Amino acid sequence: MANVFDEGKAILAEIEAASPATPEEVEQFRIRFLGSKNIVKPLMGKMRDIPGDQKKDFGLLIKEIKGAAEAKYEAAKVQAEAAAEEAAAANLDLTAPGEPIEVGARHPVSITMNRIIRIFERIGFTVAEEREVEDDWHNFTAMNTPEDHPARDMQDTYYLQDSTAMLLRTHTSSVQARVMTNTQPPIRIIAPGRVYRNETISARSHCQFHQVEGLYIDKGVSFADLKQTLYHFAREMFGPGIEIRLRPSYFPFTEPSAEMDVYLGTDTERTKRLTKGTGWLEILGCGMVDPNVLANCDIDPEIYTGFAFGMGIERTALQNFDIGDIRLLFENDIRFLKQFTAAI
Ligand code: 2NL
Repeated sequence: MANVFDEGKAILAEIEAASPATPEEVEQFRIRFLGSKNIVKPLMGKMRDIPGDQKKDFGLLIKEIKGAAEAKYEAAKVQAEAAAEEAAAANLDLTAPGEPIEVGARHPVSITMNRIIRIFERIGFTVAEEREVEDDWHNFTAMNTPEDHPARDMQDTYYLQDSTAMLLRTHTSSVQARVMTNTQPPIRIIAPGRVYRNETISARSHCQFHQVEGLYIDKGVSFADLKQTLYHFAREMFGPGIEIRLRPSYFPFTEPSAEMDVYLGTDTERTKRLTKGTGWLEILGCGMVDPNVLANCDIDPEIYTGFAFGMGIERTALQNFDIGDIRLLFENDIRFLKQFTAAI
């Protein structure tokens, strides 16, 4: 019987002497000592041949063999994995050029809008943003737009289903109506955002577009402040040599109201086309905030005055990037969008 014990001790010695280093060696070790056909199994089969008084010792030996095999296997596995990782790291070519990074592009509308926003931020305006689904009061009533005004017509405005009180905002003035009703002057904000109008879609007009509106309310704000602020804007946007002119106009929310043109000249085919031969290009509408608008929003028109302006973004974006069709701006065709990587 001694040789069964010797066999077991020989296996134990082999386990103790083994030093599997690579993942392959560790796997060989596992198969030999712990696998489903391991070399300890045949030994266990000999248990019934062992005299009763030695069975316990033999059982303990088998247990020791299994314990030793498992312990060695676990330790060797961890070491082999760490070594393999280290080897992989040592093989890294740190001088290899990096994977090329796919650079995205900003949307031409965002580029144009950001340029406008930055100009006003530099002179103390802060950006205000609000919801696109608005109520009738903030979009129209607060803005001094009477109940029977054509802008309120179903033909022009998207109302929510079964509602004449909720709509998609038609201008970002609704943002400013919310700011005015929540804060007392001084107010100096710029409201950029998407707006909606029920228009037939064509190369020149769309049912969704973007606006930047500005609002400045304080004691003693005058038309001279309006004119100088917008002149500053035009110089920043078009260059210091730019000329501007203001033409009288009408908006329900301002009085007096004006439209501002910049002089581009008629030297090139492009400027001739853009200005319809006049040299002048209309870029925004503006005016002194109507006292009714202030009163509607709980600002005392006896104490405060203000100016406001609004401009569409798409037309400027089309001009800046020489894009021929407004619909391209809303189709998200990657071949179109990829062309603007150079601009910020
Ligand atoms: C245009 C003209 C304009 C305003 C927008 C405004 C806002 C408040 C009060 C008074 Cl809170 N007015 N906004 C004023 C004049 C013109 O937009 O042609 N937009 C594309």
